[in-house]
This record gives sequence, structure tokens and C-alpha cells, in this order.
Amino acid sequence: MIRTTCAYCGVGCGIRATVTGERQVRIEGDPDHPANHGRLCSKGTHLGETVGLEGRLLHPMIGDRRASWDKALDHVARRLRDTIARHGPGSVAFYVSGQLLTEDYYVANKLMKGFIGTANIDTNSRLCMSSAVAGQVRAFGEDVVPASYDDLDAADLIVLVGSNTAWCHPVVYQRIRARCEVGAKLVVIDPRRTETAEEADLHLAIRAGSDVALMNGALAWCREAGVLDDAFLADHVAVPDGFWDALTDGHDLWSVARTCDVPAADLRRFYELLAATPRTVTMFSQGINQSLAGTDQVNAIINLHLATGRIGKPGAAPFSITGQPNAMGGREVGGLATTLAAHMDFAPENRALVQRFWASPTIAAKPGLKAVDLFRAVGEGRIKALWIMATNPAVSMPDAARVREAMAACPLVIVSDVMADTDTGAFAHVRLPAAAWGEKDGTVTNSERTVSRQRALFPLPGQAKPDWWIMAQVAQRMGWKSAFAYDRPADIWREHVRLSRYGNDGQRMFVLPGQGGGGNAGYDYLAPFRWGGTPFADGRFATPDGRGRLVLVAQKPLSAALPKWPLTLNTGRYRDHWHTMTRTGLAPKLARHRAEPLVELHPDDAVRCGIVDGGLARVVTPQGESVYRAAVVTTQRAGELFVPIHWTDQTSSGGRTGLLPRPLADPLSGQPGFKATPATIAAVATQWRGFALFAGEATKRPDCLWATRVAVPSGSLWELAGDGGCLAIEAILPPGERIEAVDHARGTRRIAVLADGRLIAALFLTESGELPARDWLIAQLSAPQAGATLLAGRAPGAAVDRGAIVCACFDIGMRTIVTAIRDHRLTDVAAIGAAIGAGTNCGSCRPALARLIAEEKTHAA
Ligand SMILES: Nc1nc2c(c(=O)[nH]1)N[C@H]1C(S)=C(S)[C@@H](COP(=O)(O)OP(=O)(O)OC[C@H]3O[C@@H](n4cnc5c(=O)[nH]c(N)nc54)[C@H](O)[C@@H]3O)O[C@H]1N2
Ligand SMILES: Nc1nc2c(c(=O)[nH]1)N[C@H]1C(S)=C(S)[C@@H](COP(=O)(O)OP(=O)(O)OC[C@H]3O[C@@H](n4cnc5c(=O)[nH]c(N)nc54)[C@H](O)[C@@H]3O)O[C@H]1N2
Ligand code: SF4
Ligand SMILES: [Mo]
Repeated sequence: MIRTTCAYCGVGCGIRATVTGERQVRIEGDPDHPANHGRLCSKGTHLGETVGLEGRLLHPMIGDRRASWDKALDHVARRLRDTIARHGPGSVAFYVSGQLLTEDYYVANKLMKGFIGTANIDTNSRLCMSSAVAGQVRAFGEDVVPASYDDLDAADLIVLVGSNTAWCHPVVYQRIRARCEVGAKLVVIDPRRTETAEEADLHLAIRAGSDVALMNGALAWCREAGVLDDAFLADHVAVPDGFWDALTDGHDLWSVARTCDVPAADLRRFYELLAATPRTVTMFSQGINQSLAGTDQVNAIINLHLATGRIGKPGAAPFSITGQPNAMGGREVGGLATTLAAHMDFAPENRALVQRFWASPTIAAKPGLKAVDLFRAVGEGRIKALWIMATNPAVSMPDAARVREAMAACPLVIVSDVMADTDTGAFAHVRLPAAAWGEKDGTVTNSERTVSRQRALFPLPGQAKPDWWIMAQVAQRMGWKSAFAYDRPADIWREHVRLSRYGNDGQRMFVLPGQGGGGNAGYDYLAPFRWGGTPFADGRFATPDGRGRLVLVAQKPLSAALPKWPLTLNTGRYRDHWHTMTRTGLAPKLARHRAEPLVELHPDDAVRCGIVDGGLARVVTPQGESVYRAAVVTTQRAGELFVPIHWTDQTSSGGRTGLLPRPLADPLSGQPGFKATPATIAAVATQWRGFALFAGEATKRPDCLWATRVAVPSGSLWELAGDGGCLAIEAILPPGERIEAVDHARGTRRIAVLADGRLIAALFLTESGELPARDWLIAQLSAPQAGATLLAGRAPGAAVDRGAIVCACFDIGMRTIVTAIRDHRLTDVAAIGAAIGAGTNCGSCRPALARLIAEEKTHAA
């Protein structure tokens, strides 16, 4: 058994992994890990399904040709050196990721800022939590998250702002639920009624972008109610001139309710609860950060906590919860273009200190280009060499079409990735095979500052190498031999620990404890630990005068809908998919919670725009357009659309969300405003729809209006739709023995392809009729002999249609659950568990089960 950390989100759950065969592993939650105490969500539970070598990049590639490491590394080093010699250091950039390990990140940062000599290294964390960083630096003087998960256990009120915690941080969410079971209250602030919101004591479905008004109003209310902590304010907080005057203006209950477009009674309930509850944790993520006013929104939240003294005490804190597994580690090494290293900025004394520590020939003089500006500079030809590691900007950057054009025009694009075919990899001149989760060793820091080890479970496959090794080799070949002579991650870790302490007489709170000392064995056995203790418990902040700072922030005017763009487009995540799906896309158990990219919209908008539930719809913004399957739902506010971020060229013809957002960012943090893009929507007419099933992968990619793929056991499933005739689509079927049935009256056509009596492919098409549920046919892919009734699409007799998968652990669909609720008169989540098992393992589906019960109750009433 090997102790390691989950590959996915910033909760940072500990895992006990037992290797059971070649590239096979059994995954369990680590009961001793402080982040999860043994729990895992659906994604962590099914990590074992993603460790196969399918789709991996296993050799360095220069163009389309395999190259040896020696050749590839020399090539990269020479091209980078030449570019620098000809165009200066500023012509080179790295774009890295919160999914690198701390050791990888440290090497990238050191190479760029100390040796190449610019700060043109930015990271996908810019898209993720840079507003939280900027807000915390403004308020606290340093980017320190002043909370831990223990605070959730001690809180009496938990406010989730712009966070779909039930889906995106499920294990933290279960901890929140557990606390609510014993009396804490949960308030969710989100324009959408998410599964997180469904279970809350109060949900405020505020108008997108109105969070500053809401939080300022809350602070004004608390002041009126006399619950400000005057002593704390006097001793420990700097209040800018005019702060309170500005706050009294226009922040009465009615004005705020109007701005936020929520019932004043609900707003009053929230404010009363807030005023009455000293132990409040306000947890926030992308609904706050990913906004053109993200930093102000962060400070509006922190203001409330500082002024009420709800910080540095158990159960009271503002809590920026991070997305990626090592977003925090990246901040600690200083891997953003706007920090230098180890929580230091570019002040002359810091530059001198870091340069001395690294013994480097140079040191970056000023902050580098932030992600959006960085890709703009690539497009304008100012950056001539770009090295992308562990991120997929062709999908995830705003205005992705322009990002793609920029990469296509860049003279040198190097991509380090674990997968062979990604949308970004298609633009690479050099592709370098990185070691994946389960093969690499290092550390990550989670949302609550707990540092944990990730440990290798398998030997490195093919020619894959860890990212730190790849960069250190390139650095050595660029001429910096001794500074990058690392033999193992432990060498880098010790240097990182030393830098955190170097010249630090308490100016920087980021200090790693002596763990750097224990030698290689100490590193091997490093147990999870949290740095920073309970920040600000003594009321001292990391500012020059030691005071925290209130920041005067005003609600930006919310622009009226534009005639051409009457809707606002919101974007975000699904429970069982991770970002661009390079990993979760491999796991059949995760694929069918949401098998297609949906655009969710309110019934009023659907009627107005002629959209039908289940039909296709084109979402258009000034930047681009993409097609989605429409879901008409009452969980959306009228006027607002929601689409997921996960689909790529590899998996779908539509759902390409990155094409849609504007390349605009918060002026302070540089974080793009992904959550609110002016948009419009129109129905897309189709003449036929269908699905195709393949043992393994499709030999040819379906070419039609709508084609999206998911992994299923032993194969892949494509959902299809098209205009014009559907005959051409048959060309995707492989050769083999065909059986076929046509029903001209209904316009249906069903084809199965067999080889040696086994089903190898199937195509079901219809113009107007019904299609069978996919489950039974999928099961036939792994049956030893295909049945005679294949074309019925279901087992003789029984019609089993489970519906969308709700419980990923036991593969239980919505229809099965609803039937059980009705037949056995189940009234709570536990009863469903007892009857059919759903929700009894990882628990990620428990909010969905609760909703199904509620819906059945309304249905019955
Ligand atoms: N399943 C899953 N989990 C993940 C990830 C994943 O890809 N899949 N990714 C991880 C990463 S990197 C991240 S950053 C996190 C993100 O975790 P979250 O931030 O929880 O996820 P999102 O879905 O991006 O957005 C959260 C919510 O913000 C709401 N929102 C939009 N606009 C506003 C607004 O103006 N005000 C308020 N108050 N709310 C608004 C959206 O409706 C949405 O429900 O998730 C992490 N966990
Ligand atoms: N519209 C919209 N866009 C968004 C967001 C949104 O809410 N809305 N959210 C933003 C946020 S918060 C985030 S975090 C980003 C995420 O967006 P990305 O970072 O682009 O998404 P990933 O799919 O996680 O990309 C990680 C890549 O690294 C590879 N990889 C995995 N492990 C390793 C490794 O160890 N080494 C190397 N070298 N490669 C590895 C994977 O195969 C994959 O190709 O998307 C952002 N974009
Ligand atoms: S909550 Fe789920 S995805 Fe996040 S670290 Fe834990 S097991 Fe992994
Ligand atoms: Mo993120």
C-alpha cells in the first residue's frame, strides 16, 4: 500500500493505493489524512480507471517524428538559446499549471526568473484564483488563506459564494453537510440553483455580478446591528478615509435587493443570520474570482470578516477554496508572473535576496505577462518561443480561437503533456512526454495549506519523464549546469524549504518547517503538514504596519442587456468531469453522469428563442459560437445561460465553451471574467438523430452536425444528430458481418456489425421515432456472443433504461432511483441507500438523491 494524494481538486484528499497488477490499482480514501479522513468523491474513487496507457504520449516528438530525449532536449535548449540571443529574454515565455507538482513548479520558476531573466511565466492559476491572491495581498499584505477545514467543523454559519461545492469540492461539501446536521446553517449565493443550493437553508439566486452590492450591504447591516468588532478594528485594521460613508450610501436592504434581484425578505434573512452568527465561514471560488471585478468581490468578502473580527479564530474566516490539486504550491513557489518567488514581490531587496540564493546570473526586473496578455503577445509576435506544461489553453483560455491562431503563428511551441492528442498539442513543434499521476513523486499543497506527498505507484512508461527532470535537463543544456543539477525531487524540495526561510526574519508568513532537513528518507516519509498555523490569530497581518486593510470597493454598474446580445453566458463544471477530460474522459463510470455538453436555460428564454428541451442550440457571442444540447430548466435565472467547460475537439463537435468568453480580465488580478459574457442563442434544426457504439475506438470520426463521444466499458459511444440525409454516416462503421433493420414508416434504421459472433459496432438512427436506451447494447460489447435480438436494442422482455447515471460508484441511473422511491415509498437519502445502495460509497450523488426525493414529493402532492 502506498499513501499518495488525489490527482484532481484542491481539497487534496489522501489516498491509499494498492497496486494490483500492471497498470492496475485499488484506490481507497486515507483515513489518516487530515483533508478527507478516508472519504473520496466519485472522481477520486474512480482514479483507477484512468491509469491505463491509452492515449498516452510516450516518446518525445519533434514535428511528427519520434526523437530521442537527447535530441529533443538539445533541440529545445538550442532553440530557446537562439531565440533569446536574437530577440532578448522577453521573447520567451512559459505557460504552466496548478497541476504541476511543487518541485516541477519551483524549477520552472527558477529557470525563467533567475536564469532566462524575465518573469514571463504565468499559469492557468491566473484563470483560477488570481483574484483571490490579489484580494488577499491587498487585505493581508501577503497571499495567505486564513482558514482550514477544521474551521468548517467549528462554524455555525457557512456561506458559499459562487461555489458549486457539492460538485467541485465534494469531500469538503460532505464535511459542510456533517456540520449542518448538527445545527450549522448553510447559505448559498449563486445565480443558479445548483445541487449545492438545493440543500441550503437559504439560497440567494442573485443576479450575476452583483456580489459586491450583496457583501457591502451585509457589512452595512452588521454595522447597523452593532456587531462590528470595534476593538479589533481599532487595534488591528486600517480603515481608509471615507470607508464608512461610502458604505452607508445606497446599501439599504431595498436597494441591495433591487441590485441583486432577490426578494428583500430572503436578503433580510441572510443579513440577520450573518449578524447573529460570529462563527461564520465564507467560502468562495469561481463565481467570485472569475469576474472583471473579481478582486473587488474578494475584498468585499474579506472586509466583512475583518470588520466583524471573524478571522484568526476557530470557525470564523474568509476561505478561498482552490481548484487544482496544486494551485497553492504554485503560489508558494511564486510561479505567477506577478510574484517573484516564495511569496516575495519584485522589490529591489527581494530581487537581490533571491538572486543571491539562486546564485543566478540575472533576476527578473519586473512582473511578467499575465495569461491573457501573454497569449496576446504571442499573437502579436512579441513572444517567439512558448513552452506549455500541464494545461490545455487551446480549450481553456477565453477567446480560444484567437489563442489557437496565436499558437499557430508562433515560431516555437513546446508542449509537455501526458497525452498524445490534445487540442493544444496540435499546435506544438515539440511534444515532450511527461510522467502522469501515479508515476511521479513530489508534493502538493491543498486549499487549507496542507502539504502532502504524491508518490509514484508505477514505473515510468515508455520514455515518459517527470516535468522537473525535463526542465532541469533543458536548463543544463542551456549552460546552467550546477544550478539545475537535481537528482531527485527531494533535492528540489530542500532548496524550496531553504528559500522560504532565507533572509526571512518574519517578514513573510510563508515558511516551511524544518522538514527540509530529514534527508531523502525524510522526504519519502513526509507526512501531511499545514504551514502557517492559524494565520492572524494574534491580530498581526503581513503588512508593513501589521494591520489588515479594509478596501473600499463599489459595485460596478450592471449593464443592461444589449439588443444583439440579450443573454448572459455563465460557464462552469460538471460533477464527474475534470476540465478538458484528458483523464476523466477515460473512465466509463464517470462518463455518463452528463454524457453531452448541455446549454441550460430558463423556460421563458426557451420559448422566446424557440428552443426545445433535448434539441440542439447554437450559443453565439462576439468571439465565436458553439452548439450544445438544450436543457430547459427552472434552475437557471431568466436571461442567463450555463454551459460546461469540459468538451474539446477530441470528444465533440460542439460544446466548445472556450471559444465564447471575451479576452477581458480583472484589471488588478488579470483573471478573465469567464462567468458573464454577452450572448445569444438560436435553435439548430436537425433531421435525424442517433447513436453509434464501437468496441474500442471508432475507426472513423463521425462527420455530422452533432457528434459527442464518451467512454463506455470496452468501447466508446457517440451521440449523433444531423441535417440532410443520414445515409452518409454509415461510413463510420467498420467492416464485418452486418445485420440491419429499416422501418421506413418511422424513419428508423438500425445496424449491428459483428465479428466472430461478437458485437463490434452498432448504429441506431431515427428521423422521428424513439431510440432505445444505450445500456443494454453497451453491455453486449463485452458479451461473448451477441444475441439475436440485438436490433431491438434491449434485452428480450425487459426494457431497462436506467436514465442518466446518478450514482457513479454503483452505476445506478435516475430512472432506477425514481422507480425505487415510488415503489418502496422512500423518503430520505439513507432509505435509498438501504434499498438500492445508491449514495452509500463516495456520497457525491447524495445531493442529487435528495433532489429526486423532493421532486417525487412535489409530484405526489
Ligand atoms: N467535478 C469537478 N470538480 C472540479 C473541477 C472540475 O473540472 N470538475 N475543477 C476544479 C477547479 S480547477 C476549480 S477552479 C474549481 C471550481 O469550482 P467552482 O467555483 O465551485 O465551480 P464553477 O462551476 O466554475 O463555478 C461555481 C459557481 O459560480 C456561479 N456563479 C457564476 N456567476 C456568479 C456570480 O456572479 N456570483 C456568484 N455568487 N456566483 C456565480 C456559477 O453559477 C457556478 O455554480 O473546481 C475544482 N473541482
Ligand atoms: N469558460 C471557462 N473557461 C475556464 C474556466 C471556466 O470556469 N470557464 N475555468 C478555468 C480554470 S479555473 C482552470 S483551472 C482551467 C483548467 O484548464 P486546463 O488547465 O487547460 O485543463 P486540464 O484539462 O486540466 O489541462 C491539463 C493538461 O495537462 C495534462 N497533464 C496532466 N498531468 C500532467 C503532468 O503531470 N504533467 C504534464 N506536463 N501534463 C499533465 C493533461 O493531459 C491536460 O492536457 O480552465 C479555465 N478555463
Ligand atoms: S474531493 Fe474528490 S476530486 Fe477532490 S481531492 Fe477529494 S477525492 Fe479528489
Ligand atoms: Mo481552476
